[in-house]
Amino acid sequence: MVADIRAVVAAAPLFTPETTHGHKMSVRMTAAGDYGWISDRRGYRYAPRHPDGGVWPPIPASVLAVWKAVAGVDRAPQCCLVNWYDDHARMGLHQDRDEADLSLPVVSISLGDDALFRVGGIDRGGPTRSIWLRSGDVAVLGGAARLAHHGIDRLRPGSSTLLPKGGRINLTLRVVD
Ligand code: MD3
Ligand code: FE
Repeated sequence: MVADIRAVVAAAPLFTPETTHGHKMSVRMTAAGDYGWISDRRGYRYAPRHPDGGVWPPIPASVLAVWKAVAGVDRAPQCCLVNWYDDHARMGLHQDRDEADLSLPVVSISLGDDALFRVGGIDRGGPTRSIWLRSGDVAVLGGAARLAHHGIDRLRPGSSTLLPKGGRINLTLRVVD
């Protein structure tokens, strides 16, 4: 699967999203499928093209097989978001609610170094719990969890040998529209 993701990155290079306030995110991103998720000073949105102008490569069969095994829905994913973390990258608490049908799950696949995942409730500012996501972990975020606040506080550098230079890849599979 890592080789498949490297081929996706070769076709659709990683980029650094910027928030609407002009701050760079620490996670680099790209995507496969009909849509990618992009963020810049104009806002964030699903988009049918990479910031460089090309269409996204297809979602690798190895990744689709995981969705088919665990998602439990008849729809195929339209977006495989690729989040690439270096040792210092993090992702602040947020909700995923840009998709049209929030009754459909998000499937997450973790590869590489361990990451401290924080998950709370639907309301911002409530209690949270933390768990370590490890290489090979697959999470299905559905039902009440679909609108939970979540984020990545930090990596545990050197915890996996999967990626020769370290770091972490997280794949999220989503139905967009
Ligand atoms: C809980 N990614 O791409 S994956 C994201 O590890 C994102 O890169 C994190 O949050 C990462 O939006 C976390 C686990 C995850 C993914 C989607 C969720 C948890 C979720 C959607 C709803 C609730
Ligand atoms: Fe998210």
